[in-house]
Amino acid sequence: MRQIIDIEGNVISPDLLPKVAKKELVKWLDIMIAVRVLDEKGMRLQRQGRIGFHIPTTGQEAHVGAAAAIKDKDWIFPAYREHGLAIYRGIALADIVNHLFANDLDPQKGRRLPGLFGDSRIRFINPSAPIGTQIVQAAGAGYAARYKKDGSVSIVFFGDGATSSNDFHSGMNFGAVTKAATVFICQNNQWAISVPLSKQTATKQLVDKATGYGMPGIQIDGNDIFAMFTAVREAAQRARKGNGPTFIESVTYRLGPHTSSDDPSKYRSENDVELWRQKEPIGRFSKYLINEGIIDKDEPQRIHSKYDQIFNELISEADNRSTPPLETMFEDVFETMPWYLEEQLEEALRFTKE
Ligand SMILES: Cc1ncc(C[n+]2csc(CCOP(=O)(O)OP(=O)(O)O)c2C)c(N)n1
Ligand SMILES: [Mg+2]
Repeated sequence: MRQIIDIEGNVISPDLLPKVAKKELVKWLDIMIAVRVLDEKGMRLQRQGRIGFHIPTTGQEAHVGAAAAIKDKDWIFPAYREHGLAIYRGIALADIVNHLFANDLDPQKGRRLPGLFGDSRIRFINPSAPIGTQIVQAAGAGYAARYKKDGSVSIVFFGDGATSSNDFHSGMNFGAVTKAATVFICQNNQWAISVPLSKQTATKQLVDKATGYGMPGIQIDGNDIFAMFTAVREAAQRARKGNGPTFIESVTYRLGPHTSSDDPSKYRSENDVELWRQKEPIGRFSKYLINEGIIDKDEPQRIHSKYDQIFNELISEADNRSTPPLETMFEDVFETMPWYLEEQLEEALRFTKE
């Protein structure tokens, strides 16, 4: 398993340590903390009954390294725990908050499960709720990139549970056979809701699956942002050269509940969670930056307070907005609305008026 910094932030594989500008490293930390604060707010808002649902990312923030490892023209196919990639790509925090509130400024117009969002203009693709669908889409995009020779690469994120989906097999197989310019990244966070990895697969480790499809596999410590960055950068370079896809198993842990609708104390022990909490990515990357003299010891807390305030302001604005107009429910499917939808729209408007 590739590990470049240990849990104390010490460099243990100096040969693999990438050369990255200090400013960029601080940006990584800044976005990781933004994601953490978003989770704190999202969970609390849901408990207060102000939003319906939240999907936390806590413990998996090192995925930011994948966004940093690719180019703007590359396509990102996320699952639902990749907020850091979205922020790195430039999705506005206000858009994310308005989306959580499903208000009239929500770019998804209140139609999506909160946490499932995208913006095709910046090639961050809206995921679908059925597990694994993004894997075949990404393989298709990687195939298209090779066919069109446009030099782009697609990267796709999915969970350990998704490796049991038909789409995992179809996407990995199609990707390998066509030498698609795709990087398959499995966030092995040990759980698929209440199903542990041991009940998900009979293979010793998920990375072994790469061999069966005929592509290289890299297993990384998914809580080490340098491991994530270097593995994705290598895999993207390989794909861009036309040498085909790579499968990356990112070994990590979901520290929070599956979603705000889940109670993990029903199926896992707090001791396990505590062990993984010590390996979480933000504290450990912060220690590295402090050890190297890139930030002072108070900087992580300062960044946390900054986002606490930013999100508080965005939340009070978002909370005071109205819901999207009812008409929007009938829009965006047909260029010209068919008669039966027009009838249903009229009926819905009449009904709500009465
Ligand atoms: C095809 C399908 N089956 C079941 C579900 C319900 N479901 C939503 S998330 C999830 C677990 C996914 O686990 P994993 O792939 O490990 O991702 P994680 O949530 O751990 O990030 C399941 C079973 C679904 N959305 N789609
Ligand atoms: Mg999982």
